[in-house]
Amino acid sequence: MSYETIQFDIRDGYAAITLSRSEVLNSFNALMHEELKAAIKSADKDPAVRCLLLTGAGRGFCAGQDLGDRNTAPEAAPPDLGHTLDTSYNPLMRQLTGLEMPVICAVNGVAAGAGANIALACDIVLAARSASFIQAFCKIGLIPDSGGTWTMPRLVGQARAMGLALLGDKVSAEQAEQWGMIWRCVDDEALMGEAEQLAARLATQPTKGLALIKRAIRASAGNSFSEQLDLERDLQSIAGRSHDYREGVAAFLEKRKPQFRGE
Ligand code: LHQ
Repeated sequence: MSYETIQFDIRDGYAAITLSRSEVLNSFNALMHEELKAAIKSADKDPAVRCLLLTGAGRGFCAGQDLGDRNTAPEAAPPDLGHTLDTSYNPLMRQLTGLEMPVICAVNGVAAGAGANIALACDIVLAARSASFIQAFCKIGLIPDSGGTWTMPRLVGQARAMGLALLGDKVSAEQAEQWGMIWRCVDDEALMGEAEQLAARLATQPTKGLALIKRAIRASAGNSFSEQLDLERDLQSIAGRSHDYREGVAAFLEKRKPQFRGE
């Protein structure tokens, strides 16, 4: 399939998706929503793909919704943004966070509005030193969406989440790393090399086990300690029956490198 608004490549066991509307800082129109969902679906269905890497083309990662794509003229009927979330952003966020493989986001530049919250919903977020995160919603009378009101307090705590959401101030990649909002801030020129290396490395790991780890960590926010122990029991039972557990233990005992199949 060929795409107009994104680039999609499969390399070294991982899929790389690059948001590619750089003239508008990769902000979303309807076609980009459609193409991104189709690309994620095809990565998900491809057994050769065991990690997803998401990044942006040009100087930005993503500036959220394309604000020029909607008619907000005074004479236009008020839009139903709830419907937009229901039909485009929310399905994307569920699809992205539900993927049974690690998802890396390489934030190459500014990530604003929904663009920031898409990045922050990924499993491992690397950001270029010159990149930044902006909860821009408050500046246009909206609330953080794409999971931002859920993700932000969990990543940085309520005080910082509230300040960022109410003020819409820019957070630099360095600050984001210091606050624990992202995994690492790296020099601009090292970003893609590091992200690609990480994706290729994760693609050789026990993918099913990694998917279960993601499930447990994501579920923990809504569980008590005791519920989480039960969940760990259930997920460990599944992990213990996998090929890769058997292979991991055998390789350890035989003092050799494991050959994980992701199964
Ligand atoms: C843009 C955009 C953009 C169009 C830069 N749209 N052109 C969900 C439900 C439904 C509807 C509403 O939204 C949502 C979720 C959301 O995401 S709401 C939040 C939408 N995003 C924003 O409010 C961010 C708007 N952008 C900005 O504040 C700035 O562009 C940032 C801070 C991201 C970057 O600033 P600069 O580095 O100074 O770049 P710039 O502003 O000069 O932008 C470069 C170009 O990109 C420029 O076009 P031009 O033709 O003048 O070169 C901008 O108009 C265009 N652009 N964001 N979201």
